Amino acid sequence: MKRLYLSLAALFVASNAEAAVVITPTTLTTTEDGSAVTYRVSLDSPPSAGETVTVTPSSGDVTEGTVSAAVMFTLADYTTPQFITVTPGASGDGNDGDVMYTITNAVSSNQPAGNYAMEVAADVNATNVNIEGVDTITVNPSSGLFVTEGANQVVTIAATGAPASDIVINLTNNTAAEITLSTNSVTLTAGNGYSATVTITAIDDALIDGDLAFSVTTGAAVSADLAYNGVDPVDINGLAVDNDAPAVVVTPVPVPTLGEWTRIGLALLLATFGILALASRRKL
Ligand SMILES: [Ca+2]
Ligand SMILES: [Ca+2]
Ligand SMILES: [Ca+2]
Ligand SMILES: [Ca+2]
Repeated sequence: MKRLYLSLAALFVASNAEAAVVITPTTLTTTEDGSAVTYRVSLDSPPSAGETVTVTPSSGDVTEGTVSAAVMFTLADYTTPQFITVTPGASGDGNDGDVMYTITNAVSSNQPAGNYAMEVAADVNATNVNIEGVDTITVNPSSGLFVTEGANQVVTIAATGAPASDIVINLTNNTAAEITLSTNSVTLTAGNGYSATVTITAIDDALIDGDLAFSVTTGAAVSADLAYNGVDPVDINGLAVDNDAPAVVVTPVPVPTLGEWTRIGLALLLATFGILALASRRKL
């Protein structure tokens, strides 16, 4: 009986309450015929020795979005986040509206008492925007952007349907400390096929500031074509990924203190006197 209690206690100690699988972000928007987007899977603490943690994504509606394969973590590589790609379902399903669905992330461990044995991970709430039979403005990608400091991401803003006039969309950078925009507005014209881009660049600072969220607000469209005037495209949300590692800690070589120098000096002085005394005694 005592042994059983001890085993149970060991089990409780082994199941690490702090271990968590972190999903970023938990909301994604895609567009029919638009670009694939990603979300990040990371572990906030180490797996047990020999433990393999598997996170298996599953789309609740594969006609609107499919997901890439499961990702695995071990003690050796758990500090490196992994990414799951969500590929939007294409057009061809008619004017079916914007369809919301859930992507679940099942967590499993090869060790019944491993740190991640009992863990669960958040779902991702995805929306695939319909582009058929509607006059609207799409943004690709608008979510799940991971831009490393110094790198950039091109976002395409385009009109569906057949606009009869230019469309102007203002862009507001809500996080000027983290990103810059190549332009503060885009104009969709017949000349550019009613499709224009903005480049988001993550500012390369020298700070160990961690990964910070950024956002760009897309203003309501201004156009003489009343089908598009006032259409408010989805805003852009992402993460500026830090590229500054903590500095290597250099252990300083111990330098003798003033007191130690005095002692060393005194010892040398005494040694010198000793040698001199010995030398003079030999002469005698
Ligand atoms: Ca559709
Ligand atoms: Ca659809
Ligand atoms: Ca940097
Ligand atoms: Ca930084």
